[in-house]
Amino acid sequence: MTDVVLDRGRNTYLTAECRHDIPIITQPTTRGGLRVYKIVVLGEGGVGKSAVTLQFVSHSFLKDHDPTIEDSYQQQAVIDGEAALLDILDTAGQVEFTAMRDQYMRCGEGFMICYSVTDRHSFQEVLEYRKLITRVRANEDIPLVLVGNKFDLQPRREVTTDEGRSLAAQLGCPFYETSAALRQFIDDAFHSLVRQIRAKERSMSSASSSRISPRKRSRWWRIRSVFAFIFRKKRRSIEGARPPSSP
Ligand SMILES: Nc1nc2c(ncn2[C@@H]2O[C@H](COP(=O)(O)OP(=O)(O)O)[C@@H](O)[C@H]2O)c(=O)[nH]1
Ligand SMILES: [Mg+2]
Repeated sequence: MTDVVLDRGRNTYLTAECRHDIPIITQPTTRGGLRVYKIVVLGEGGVGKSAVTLQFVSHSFLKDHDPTIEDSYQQQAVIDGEAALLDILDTAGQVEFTAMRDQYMRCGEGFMICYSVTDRHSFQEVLEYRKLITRVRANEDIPLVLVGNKFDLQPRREVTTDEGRSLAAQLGCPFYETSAALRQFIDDAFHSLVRQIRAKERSMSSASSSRISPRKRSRWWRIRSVFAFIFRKKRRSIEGARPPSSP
């Protein structure tokens, strides 16, 4: 069994950590020297997942994107002064299994759940998407952002901003009302995911460095104090050997 497989959807190769026949290893990956952030965009059909994604990657609003297309897009960005490569899967609501979606769900580092502020049903479905993530990634603290899209369509609004806010509080994640049509708050939503992934990584690395066992630490302290003792002794003997300084 090789460690690398062909991802037919993107004609690229996936490293072992993304294969679904072996356990998930949440090792950060890099491409061309850039840290790759794997992001999955979820939500009911028609809420604007593709419009939001394509605005982020290509700064254009496509009115009629084929609703059945599920594809991934790469976009570089500088977030808080640090370069990043976002690898975004724009899911499409097919119920059937797709190998690419499965891989992204297992290897995704951040998830964006979208609803449309003009469609209450899509808002009610948010919790189902949250459950879907939990099913694949149980017991994991997953970076998440809630997006209420199409806020430019005020006359057709069915979900208030407060309702969105309180659902985000329930999910414990940031919340943005976006407009793919006007390209508003799109970058903020994606950047917030990268920030959460970085914060998670920082807290994991500080936790692992503080995980030095007390035994190891005491061994280090013992060595350190032996050296300090020898050093003090040597200094005293040098000082003792010196002729007394004249007044
Ligand atoms: N007015 C408005 N229309 C939008 C917005 N986002 C998406 N749409 C439209 O909503 C429809 C569905 O969008 P699409 O991105 O295909 O939804 P998806 O199925 O979730 O990927 C399309 O006709 C889009 O042009 C938005 O922010 N404002
Ligand atoms: Mg779509």
